[in-house]
Amino acid sequence: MKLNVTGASMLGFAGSAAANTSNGYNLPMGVTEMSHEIYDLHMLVFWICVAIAVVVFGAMIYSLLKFRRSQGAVPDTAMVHSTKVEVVWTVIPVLILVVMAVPAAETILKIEDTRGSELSVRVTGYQWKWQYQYMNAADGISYFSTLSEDSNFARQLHSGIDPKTVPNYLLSVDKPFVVPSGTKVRLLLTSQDVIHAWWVPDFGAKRDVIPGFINELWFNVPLGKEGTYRGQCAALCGRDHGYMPIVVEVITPDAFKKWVEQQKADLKQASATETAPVKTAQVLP
Ligand SMILES: [Cu+2]
Repeated sequence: MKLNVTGASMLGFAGSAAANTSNGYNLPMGVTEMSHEIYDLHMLVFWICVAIAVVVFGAMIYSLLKFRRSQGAVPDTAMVHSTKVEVVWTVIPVLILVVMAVPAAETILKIEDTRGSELSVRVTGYQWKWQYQYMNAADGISYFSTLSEDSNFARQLHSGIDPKTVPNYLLSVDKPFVVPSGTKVRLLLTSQDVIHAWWVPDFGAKRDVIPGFINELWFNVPLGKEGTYRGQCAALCGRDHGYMPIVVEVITPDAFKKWVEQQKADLKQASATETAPVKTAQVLP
C-alpha cells in the first residue's frame, strides 16, 4: 500500500518558501503565537541576566580597581557578619525569581492547554523513524516518515557523496507530516521502543516521546505561514538518532481537505485491490 503523501505539494504549498526563523545564534523566534511568547520570555530572562551581570561585575571590577593596596587600601577586619547585608542579598534574588516565575508559569500553562484542538494526530517514535496516525476528519490516514533516500545514501561510510550537495541533508524525509494552517493541532505522542523527542523549533514545540506513556503537545501555525518546517529527534535514542528528522508541511485548510480526500481515495483503492480475487497460476499435474 503506497500513500500519495507527496501529492500535497501539488495541492497547496507550491511556491511557499521554506520557513526557518533561526539566525544561528539566538533561539528561533518561530512562526506560532506560542513560539513568539516563548521567545519573549527567553529574551526577558536574558536581559534580566545581563542587568545582573552588569551590576555584579561592575561592582566587582570597581572594587578591584578602587581598593588596591597600591592605592592605599586597608583590609577591613572588623566586619565579620552583617544581618542587614544578608537580608538584602537574599531578598533581592527572591524578588528577581518571582518576577521571572510569573510570566514563565503563565506560558507553561498555555503550552499545556490542549483544549479546543481541531485535529488530533497520534505520533509514534521508532528506532529510527516517525509514524503519524490521523484522527478526527482525517481518521484512518496513517503512514511512516523516514529519512529521504538521498540523505540516506550520502550518510553511508565511503558513499563518495558530498553531503553539501544534498539539499536539506539529514533534514528531509520521504513523506512529510501534513497539517493545516490556522488550526489547533494536538499531537498524542508515544514510542514503540526507546525514548525519543519530537521537536520542531519554529513551532516552539518539543516533547519527550516515551514508551508506555502518552504525552500531549499542541501547535497552531497561523494562516499565511504555510510552508515546510524541519525538526529533529531531540533525545539520544540509539545508533541512528541523527537520521530520523521531522518535516512538517503546513498547507491551507482547503488544501488539507483535498489532501485528506486524496489520501482516503488512495486507501480505498489500495484496500479494493487487496481484497480483489487473486488469479493464481494454474498448477499443472
Ligand atoms: Cu533520537
